Amino acid sequence: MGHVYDDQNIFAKILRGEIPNATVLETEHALAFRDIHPQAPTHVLVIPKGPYVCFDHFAQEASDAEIVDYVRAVGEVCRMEGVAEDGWRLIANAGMNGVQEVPHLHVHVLAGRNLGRMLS
Ligand code: DGP
Repeated sequence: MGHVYDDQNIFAKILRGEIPNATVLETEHALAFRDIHPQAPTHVLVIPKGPYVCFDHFAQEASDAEIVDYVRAVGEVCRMEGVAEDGWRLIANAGMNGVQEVPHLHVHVLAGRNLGRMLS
């Protein structure tokens, strides 16, 4: 399946500086910022700077350098938020059934409370 990137999505606008964000971390290829509707004391979104719709699109088309930088940024956010020890959850919604609202790859870093069981 081909992935078509919509450069008018809200995270593209954040990356272009057209919409403000509460930045937690910026690296060469990634930006991490606080979710506007936090579901936990820590709720940070980590996005690649490149135009990727979802995880699969990123995995197929991003360079190794982008992928390494992005994965490292996620780990660094957890350390910066001080949640590595107590635990945290990573969620990446994709597409219609995944109920992805914003069509630019993002992982949710959730922590700071017991998040409950998601799968049983
Ligand atoms: P998802 O369903 O995985 O696509 O979740 C999108 C998330 O993006 C949702 O938790 C709310 C957040 N969000 C939507 N618009 C904005 C925005 O303008 N700024 C920030 N910081 N977060 C946003």
